[in-house]
Amino acid sequence: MHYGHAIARIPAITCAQGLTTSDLGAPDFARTLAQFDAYIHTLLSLGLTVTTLPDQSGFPDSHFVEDTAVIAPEFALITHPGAPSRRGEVHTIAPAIARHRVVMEFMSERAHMDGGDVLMVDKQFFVGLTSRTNEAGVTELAKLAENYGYTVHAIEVSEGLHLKSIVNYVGKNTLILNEEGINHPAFKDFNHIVLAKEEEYAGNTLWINDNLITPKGYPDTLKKLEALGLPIISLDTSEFKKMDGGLTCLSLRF
Ligand code: CIR
Repeated sequence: MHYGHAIARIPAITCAQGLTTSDLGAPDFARTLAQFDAYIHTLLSLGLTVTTLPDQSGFPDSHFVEDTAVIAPEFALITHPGAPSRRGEVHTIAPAIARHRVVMEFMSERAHMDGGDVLMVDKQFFVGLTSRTNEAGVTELAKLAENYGYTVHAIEVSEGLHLKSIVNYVGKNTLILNEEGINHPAFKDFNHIVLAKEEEYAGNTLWINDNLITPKGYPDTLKKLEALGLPIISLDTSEFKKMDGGLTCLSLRF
């Protein structure tokens, strides 16, 4: 698995009007833009080319582009996001992805899926069943992905917004996850870094070609990640956290 490209979208001035379950207050727009800028520069510094799409004030969550698609080397699947207010985001993401993938399909309306629920590790997909992703969504992804030799595992998620809010691949056959995840049979062939309860947000760590980008301010997780021996960049994500977002949500990587 090697990433060469990312698609991101500039946060809209309306970003504080997006969906959130957090009680951390409203994000500051200037700080949101500065944190987004640091994120894009980090991807560039790791050698990725980045397409940065224009802001869309009608869609306050639209900079969380990860939720609008699943992109594998062989195909792209444009999702039908679980939240009604986010469904219109797919219309402008599809043309940006079509430049990179010949095989591009759209989910049906009965299927719900947010890309934040989809973790791809080599030829396996782990898909969270959450308030945003339903069984029909998993079935539609599986129907497409199995044509290309992928195995798709559905994972019940009982806390957090998305599967990748707390489970991510961090290189060296290792997953970072919470206590709930370690006993899941689908994850048994991986090594585990187990998150401390008070640091679960740091489970949203991003692996890019054997570099790690992790949210700033989670010292116990940082120490555990350092043991992997990979270069680590810590980024301030305070404003995205206020809107239930983090590092993986801010881009589609492929
Ligand atoms: C939402 O609730 O949809 C946004 N406020 C946050 C989406 C975060 N996306 C992600 O983790 N992939």
